[in-house]
Amino acid sequence: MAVIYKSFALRIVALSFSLMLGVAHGQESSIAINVATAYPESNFHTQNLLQYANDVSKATNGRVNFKIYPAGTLLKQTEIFQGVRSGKVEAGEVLMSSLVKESPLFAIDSLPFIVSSYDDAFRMWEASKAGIEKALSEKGMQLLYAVPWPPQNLYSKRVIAMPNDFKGLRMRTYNPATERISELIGARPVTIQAVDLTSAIAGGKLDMMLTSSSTGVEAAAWSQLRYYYKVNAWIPKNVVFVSKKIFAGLTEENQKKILEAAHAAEFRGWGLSRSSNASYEAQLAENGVHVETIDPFLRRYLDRLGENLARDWLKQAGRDELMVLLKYTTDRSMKAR
Ligand code: PCA
Repeated sequence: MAVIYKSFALRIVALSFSLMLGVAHGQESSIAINVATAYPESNFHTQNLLQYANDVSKATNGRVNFKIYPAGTLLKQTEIFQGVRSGKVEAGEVLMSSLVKESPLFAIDSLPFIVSSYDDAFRMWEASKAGIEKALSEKGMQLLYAVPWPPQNLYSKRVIAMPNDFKGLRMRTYNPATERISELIGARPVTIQAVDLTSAIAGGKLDMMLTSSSTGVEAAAWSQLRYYYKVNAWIPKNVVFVSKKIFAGLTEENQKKILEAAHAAEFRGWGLSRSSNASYEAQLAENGVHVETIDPFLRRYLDRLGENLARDWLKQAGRDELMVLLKYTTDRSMKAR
């Protein structure tokens, strides 16, 4: 018995000693950070996230290991934010505008027809980043980085030539803004997350949707939705975040490395999104989708719809959100001169 006590005591001493050594060198023992995302492994966001995990592991000499769980295998899209908040999982990636109930600022990038290019989208990100970082921090999250999807365009089973053509169509929705759009155009909303989209389209459950070229290709939109109108409605982003509690437990040095790698991931992700859009659109066309622009009358109708949504948003928004929108519009008009 005494021998067991003795060896146990020795182990404790050895453990404390190695912990002390670790602290003396400013290092924690290695830590795994599980990251939940709803998007498939092949998606460019997930590929970027995997590369980020690699970079972090290298930069921290294997001490901080992000482990990525794609395609909703750890938590579903709708559970990820709360899951990180409650400590079920350490980190996550979600579509920022799906968090509008947490703060109206998260939906700024899903206001239709406010940004019409990646340059605009980046300007909006620059204007809103500090506020978004703060809003996330108030919910217990440390922002790592944000990367946009390609522009949101209109997919349809049949030709859409006038506003009446939307009436009664089963429209796929993925966030509160798309639900509101379906209501305004007289369509019937059907909420389907990206992982379930391929089977929903092939199974004939949808008549139209607004999403990116990338998601359309991944979901083989051509199985049913053979019209694609380039309406450039908005450029939404995914945000990647880690629990502040977990982040605070890391050494300052490793925190710095994680943020540096996040900066690189953000830069790389914007490049990937921007450069892949044309090839995704080419893949749509190769698979028999008509890639078209929209009739000017319909365009004006959609612009008015965008104004309606912006008005809705302004009603929920406070001073801070308004200041961000104003900053973005001013920066954009200065650039246009
Ligand atoms: N793809 C995701 C979000 C935006 C996008 O382009 C989706 O359709 O669910």
